[in-house]
Parts: sequence; C-alpha cells; structure tokens
Amino acid sequence: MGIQIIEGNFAPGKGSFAIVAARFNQAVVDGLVGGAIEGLQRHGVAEQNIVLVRVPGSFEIPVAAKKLIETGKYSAVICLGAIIRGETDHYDHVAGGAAKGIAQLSMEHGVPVIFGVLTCDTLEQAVNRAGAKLGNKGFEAALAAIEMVDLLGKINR
Ligand code: INI
Repeated sequence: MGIQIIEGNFAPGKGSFAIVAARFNQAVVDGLVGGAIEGLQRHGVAEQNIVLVRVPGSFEIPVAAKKLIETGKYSAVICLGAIIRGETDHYDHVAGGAAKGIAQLSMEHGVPVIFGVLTCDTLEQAVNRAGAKLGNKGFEAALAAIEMVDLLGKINR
C-alpha cells in the first residue's frame, strides 16, 4: 500500500509530436530543433510521427501551436525559439508574448505545450544552451513532452 504516485515515464514510441520552431536566430534554433528530434527519436518516436513547423519569430509560435492542437493529431507541441536581449524593450514584449501564449494553450487544451524557447542576454549564452557547452534545451524539451504525454495519459486512466 502507501501513497499512490503518478508520474510520467519516457515511454518509448507513444504519440505524435509537433515541433514549432522560430526562424529568428536560426543558427541557434537549428541546434534546438536537432536536439528535439534526437530526443524524440532516441526514445522511439518514429520519423512519421514528428512534424516540424517553421514560423518567422518566437512571437508567432503560439498561434501556430494553437492550430496544430486544434487538428487533434498531436499528443504534444514542442515550441522552440531563441530570444536574445537587445538594446530595446522589444525583447520583453516578444518573450512575454511567447511565454504567456504557450502557457495559455497548455491550460486551455490540456495538451502538453512545451516551452523550449531560450531567453538570453547574449548570443553566446543561447549557443551554449543549444548544443554547445550547456547541453541542449531542445533535447530537454523533447523529453519533457514525452514525459507529459505519458503522465496525462495515466491521470486520465
Ligand atoms: N524573435 C525571436 O524569436 N527572437 C528574438 O530575439 C527577436 N528579437 O530580438 O526581436 C524576435 N523578434 C521577432 C518576433 O518574434 C516577431 O517575429 C516579429 O515581431 C513579428 O511579429
């Protein structure tokens, strides 16, 4: 007996995954996309169960993610972008809009919408988190998606 613990595993192969990736700061985002695809495939997700959608910038991620969720075809949406602080407050608007939009979608639809958007002060910090010195946030986002799909399925049962 004891306490019932419900948590997700990295269950191999289950579900279809959409990746929405911003083209802005594409050199960095491509690292995240590569990491996310590797994370999915190494956990048994087949190529035909992965779709990649490109949007101009991180600000456009939520609307594309919403459309993907509405198709009902995807178990999770992985959002990838790189927002790098400039001289103006544009950064705050883009980062705030992306984060708020992504969080809202998850809550509204009950589908995991994973925040794999880097918010950094410098390009170097972003590069380091996209496969250079500090791991790959795209890979981590893919694992979070797989775990959440498994978890939400278990809670439903
Ligand atoms: N989009 C990003 O993804 N990263 C950024 O660093 C960025 N900056 O710095 O401006 C950025 N801007 C574009 C934005 O996402 C929209 O595409 C644009 O405002 C059109 O709506």
